[in-house]
This record gives sequence, structure tokens and C-alpha cells, in this order.
Amino acid sequence: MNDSITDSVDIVVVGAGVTGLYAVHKLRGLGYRVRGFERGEDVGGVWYWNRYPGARCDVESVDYSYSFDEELQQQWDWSEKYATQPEIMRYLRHVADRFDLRRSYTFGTSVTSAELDERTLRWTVRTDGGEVVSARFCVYAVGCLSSAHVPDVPGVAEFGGATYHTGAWPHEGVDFTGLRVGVIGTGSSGIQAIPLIAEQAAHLTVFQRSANYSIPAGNAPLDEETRGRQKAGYAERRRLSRLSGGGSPHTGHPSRTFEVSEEERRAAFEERWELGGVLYSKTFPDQLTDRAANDAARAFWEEKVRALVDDPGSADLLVPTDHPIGTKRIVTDSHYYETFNRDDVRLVSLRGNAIERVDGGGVLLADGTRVELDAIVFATGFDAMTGAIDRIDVRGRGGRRLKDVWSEGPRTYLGLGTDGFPNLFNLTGPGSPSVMANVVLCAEQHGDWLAECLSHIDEYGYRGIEASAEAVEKWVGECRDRAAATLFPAADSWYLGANIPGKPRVFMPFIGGFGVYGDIIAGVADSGYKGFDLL
Ligand code: N01
Repeated sequence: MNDSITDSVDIVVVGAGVTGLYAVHKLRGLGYRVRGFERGEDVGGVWYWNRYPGARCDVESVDYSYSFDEELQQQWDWSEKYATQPEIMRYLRHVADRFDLRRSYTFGTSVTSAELDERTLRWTVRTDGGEVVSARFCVYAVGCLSSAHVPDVPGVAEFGGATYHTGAWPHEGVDFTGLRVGVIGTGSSGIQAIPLIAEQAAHLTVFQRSANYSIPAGNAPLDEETRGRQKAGYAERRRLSRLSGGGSPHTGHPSRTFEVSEEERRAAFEERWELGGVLYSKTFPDQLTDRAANDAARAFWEEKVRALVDDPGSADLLVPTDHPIGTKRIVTDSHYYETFNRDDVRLVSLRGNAIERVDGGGVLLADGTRVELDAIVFATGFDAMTGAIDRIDVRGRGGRRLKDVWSEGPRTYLGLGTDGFPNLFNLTGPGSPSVMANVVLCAEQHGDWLAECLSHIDEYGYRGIEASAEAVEKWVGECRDRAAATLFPAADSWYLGANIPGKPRVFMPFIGGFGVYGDIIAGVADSGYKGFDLL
């Protein structure tokens, strides 16, 4: 063993979010020695960091939960249709305790680099805690939304009040009572936080650069009877989810938008509106591929939202005009639009009137308007999908850096591996459904595939596995072509990296659907790992 190596294991797993936890559980169950590292002080991943008021999942709690253990899913009781961040944290802590996962992790520790030894095909993983771990396999489960993006607004350091980012919220919470607060950003985080901050603050200014499509969650407590029904139907619910596009059991209308009468179309939109949230984008199967179909869905949405907002001027600003509905993730809100009916809330559009700078007492806009503030909340999103991996200095064959290999966009085969980086796996990230689907089921899908793959490698006495350059090239093309056949590229979304100045415009997730993807990766395994080289 190299002198500087502090530990030698079979597998290093980076991240203790939904994906990392399952990977540790599954791989440890096969007898592998696993070390996990987690930047946060506890399990939870994105749920550990995003503690802003109103943080809540936009997938129903009954679906946003592990399926691998029947007793777990029968015994755990969700209290609401959509779980809050604290409840999801309780659940993930419970899972970590129940399966004794914490003992494999070192918390409060970031992996800073991983370097391949081409001779042994082992990875040397270094942490900011000074550990140097040698591992046969390196598994990234670092999350797609875990690198907070704070825009480079001049003068923020001079601001006299406090500043926050929704994705790095103080654990002790924030009391906005009596304060004049500004929220910058109206994506899911901003839209969830705004109604609750408005209730507490003396005055709230919402700075909106782009309006977003949001749909009321229709959230409600789950009573015993509903819970019982859901649990009794879990097997079927999971079966449908595994076949679905997004990892949930809801199926859309069987016909295309204009194959049905106006009356039936409106009834279908109404039903989806009542179901609440993000699934509205899949009311009809052609909604995200056909402009006219999308417009019909958009028009129904607009009618609904205008009815919620008293002031027509504010409503004009709140209705997006720059992207088809659903091509950015539809937000699932609770009382967002009604918040703009309050006297103590002001909506400021930044379109053509950007924030020029922040000074000691507030925000200055390009047209000279000054907004006095005591606190600023950045709800400005993430360097999504690649940001967290980019923070780690990953060096593969010939010392090539993964960040450089991905400089024109992520290059993977099935999202799982990249040529030149043998024995390194990336779970629920770019090149897989990840952010387009229920990530808990994505975590299980990838964790199970990985476990089978490693068992195969060991069963046949290989040292490792590496995606071929040809397979990577083809998969990158397939992801690009599938996205190009939809309306998604029409939006300046974080799916395309458009929110980060200078980031290449590449549609990063696999958009073909969770079920379709599951069939593809299962087929690859069945074929003896076609597209990978077994080493
Ligand atoms: O981030 P976002 P998010 N000046 O990138 C604005 C998931 N999520 O944290 O659209 C002014 O969507 C930016 O404006 P624009 C979910 O998948 C889920 O809200 O770029 N404004 C936008 O309005 C979601 O999609 C839940 O013009 C600036 C906002 O900041 C993803 O995470 C809850 C700016 C950023 O929106 C990300 O959501 C929360 C600037 N310089 C998040 N820079 C659930 O419901 C950026 N903006 C589970």
C-alpha cells in the first residue's frame, strides 16, 4: 500500500442523498467494503441544504419514497400529499438508522479529487479532511442540484443586511419579522418560499427576471383511510411507476390534444389542474412535442392563473411569454399567485431593467429605481447536473480531467460511465432520466444496475469496466436527438445549462422516459454489457 493511503476499500460512494444512501445499502449488501463521504453533517443531500421556508417535494410523498423494502414502505406514514423538507429529512434519517447506513459514512467531509492508477485500475480519492482512500470503484451520487448559483451582482459584499441562498439555508432558520425582504428569482425555490416569507416580513419585493409556470399543489393531509388505500395498492403503483415516463403512476390522456372535443380537452386539463403540480405538462401525450398542443395547455393555464390574481398588471407580468409550458419544470406551489394580492408584496420585473448593483441599503435597478431592503434572498438556482462533479478534480487515463472532457457538455454512456474513466460510475446525473423523473426510483434503478454490474465483473474475474468511446459518442447523440424532437430546447432552462453564464448549451438529462431508460440499461446488462469494455 502506498504510504500516503489512509484506507483501502472496494468502493467509495460520494454523497449521502437519496441516491448515495441506496447505493451504500445495496453494495454493502453484496459484501463490498464501502466508504461514503458527505459534505453535509448528516444524510439528506439536497434536502439537507434546502431548508428555506416552504421547501416541499413536488412528487407525491407516497411515490417519493424507497420501494426496495416492503416493510419500510408499509410502516412509514407520510402526513401530507406532498411532504415538507423536514418530513423528508425525518424519513431519510429513519432509513439511514434502519439500515445502519451512517457507519459507512464520514460526514462534513468533501471529496476533493479522484485519480486513476492506470496500472491497477484503482482510484485514489482525497478528501478535505486529509484522507487518502484507495478504491477499486468510485461512485458519484453527488446530486444534480447541489451546487448553489449566486449571480455575480456587483456590491453584494457591501450590503448592510443579511443575504441568503435558498440552497444553503441556515439550519437555525431565519426570522424575517419586521424586515423589508427582497427575493431574487422565481423558479421552484423562490415560488415555494415567497408566500411564507410574505406572511412574516414587513414588506416583500419579488424580483422576477422570467415568469414561470406554476400550478397549485392541491396539497392536503393524508388521513388513515387514504394512507391505507395507498399502501394496499403499492405494488400496482410501483409497477405503473416503473413503466412510466416520470417515475410516478399517473398516466396521461390516451389521445392527442386535438383528437378530442373542446369539452373533453378542457375536462382533461381541469382534471390535471386539480391533481396539482408538475404532471400538468403531461396531460396529453403531444403536449411537449407539438406547439399547438402546448398552446392549448398554456391557454387553459393562463385562464386559471389570471383568475387568481386581482391586479391585471401583475397578472400580465406573471404569465410567461418566453417558453412553452412544461419546458422548464412546472412549479408546484401553495398560494403563490394569491400572494401578489397582498398590499405588502410588490412584484418587480427585471426584464429590460436588470439589477445593476446592491449597495449598503438595498438594490439599484438599471432605470435608477432603488429598493430599500433589510435582507436579500437569492433563489437563483444551481449550476445544475455538472456543478457538483466539477468541484472534484477527477483524473482518468493519461491524467485527463473529467471537467475538460465534459467542457462541451457531459459525455457519458447511459449516464453511468465515460471512456477514459474506468471503474467510475455516475448515478442519477446527466445522460440519465434523473431530474426528469422521480429521483428515488431513479436511485434504485441505478443502484440495482450497478450492483448487478459489479457482481458480473467479479463473477467473471474482470478487474473493471469502461465505457467505449464509440458508445459514449452514440449516447451523447441519442440524448441530443431525443431532446431536439421535443419543445424543451426552446426554453432557456437549467436542463440546458442556460442559467450559468458561459456554460455550453446542451440538453443534459435523458428525456426518453424512466421506463424506456430502464429497458435500455437492462438490455445492456443482459447483452453482457454491450458498449462497455470489460477489463
Ligand atoms: O432554480 P431555477 P430553483 N438576476 O434555476 C433567477 C428543483 N426544485 O432553485 O429564469 C435575476 O429554476 C432565474 O431567472 P431566469 C426543480 O427541479 C424542486 O428555483 O434565469 N434573476 C430564475 O427565476 C427546479 O427546477 C423543488 O430568467 C436571476 C431563478 O433565479 C430546480 O430545483 C423546489 C438571476 C432560478 O430558478 C431549480 O429550482 C425547489 C439574476 N442574475 C427546487 N440568476 C420542489 O418542488 C438567476 N435568476 C421539489
